[in-house]
Amino acid sequence: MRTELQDKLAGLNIVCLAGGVGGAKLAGGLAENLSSERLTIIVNTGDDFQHMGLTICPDLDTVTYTLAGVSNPQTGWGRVGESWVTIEEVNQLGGPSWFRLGDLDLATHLVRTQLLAEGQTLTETTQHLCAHLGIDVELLPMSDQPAPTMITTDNAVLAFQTWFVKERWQPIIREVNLPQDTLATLPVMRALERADIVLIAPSNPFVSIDPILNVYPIREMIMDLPRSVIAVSPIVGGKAVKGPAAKMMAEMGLSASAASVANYYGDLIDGFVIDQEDADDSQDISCETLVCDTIMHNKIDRSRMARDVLQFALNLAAR
Ligand code: FO1
Repeated sequence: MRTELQDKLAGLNIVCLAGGVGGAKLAGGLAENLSSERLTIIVNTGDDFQHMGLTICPDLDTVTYTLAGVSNPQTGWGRVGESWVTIEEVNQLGGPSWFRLGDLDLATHLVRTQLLAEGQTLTETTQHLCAHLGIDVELLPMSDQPAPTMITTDNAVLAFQTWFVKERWQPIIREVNLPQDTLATLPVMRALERADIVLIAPSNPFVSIDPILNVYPIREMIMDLPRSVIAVSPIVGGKAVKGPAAKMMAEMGLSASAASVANYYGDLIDGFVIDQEDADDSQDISCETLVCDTIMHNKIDRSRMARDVLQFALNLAAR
């Protein structure tokens, strides 16, 4: 039975920019409320790296696993029902075990690496994996070129996963270094050309969303095209729902607040979604603001949150 919201959304194309766990949850909620040909998820690949001869794409995998319903609910990354036999043996054999590769998860890295070696693009390998995991939503890496995010800390420039996992994001961050010559793929540009609404998921603005906006011409197309651009705050009550966003903001001289994220996105966005805990922040936010329950514990939360955000986007687009 189609709801009134689904009737209003009929025919509209939605694009969501997503990074890790927060992005995957909103993407999952959107997929439950939209027909698959109306939704495209553009995913950050700045966290990707080569490890033990494998091409690892954490944010693509987190979104894929979440949409396929096989993600690990405790960690937010990797697979549910995972085992760790291989990585333990890697450790026994003196190999690197700081980056925990589960046995099921390893299959993804092996298949992706094999398909890339056969000449497939990252977009094609993603389509292959989505097809085999029963996902019919369009999931697109932001670029087919490697675009590694580097982290300048107070005493070294680190590869992203070295900073995030090996150093547990404790080194003080001075700067996020993004490559300057990365191009978007044709499917990404096609999705943005026909986008009616663009949603920026509650992902880390600096290491999940900025790397996507930095890929040419994604930021430019979002500034020009869609009828409404809505971002969801990854900061609730001065803290990141998950990960280093609040700590990074403090180290980069920004106050760790929802309002500070809205101001950081600036005129890129038409609307901003904040949690009811931060309702008072709305007076410090210059664009339209929706206050709702943004914490997504489960499937029902994700679906309700997605409906709230879509309704908000429709209201702004109708202006
Ligand atoms: N994050 C960790 O904190 N520790 C890990 O050992 C770890 C392993 C891992 C393996 C595969 C994968 O796709 C993600 C993994 N992550 C791990 C998370 C990953 O570092 C983050 O998901 C993103 O890079 C940031 O969103």
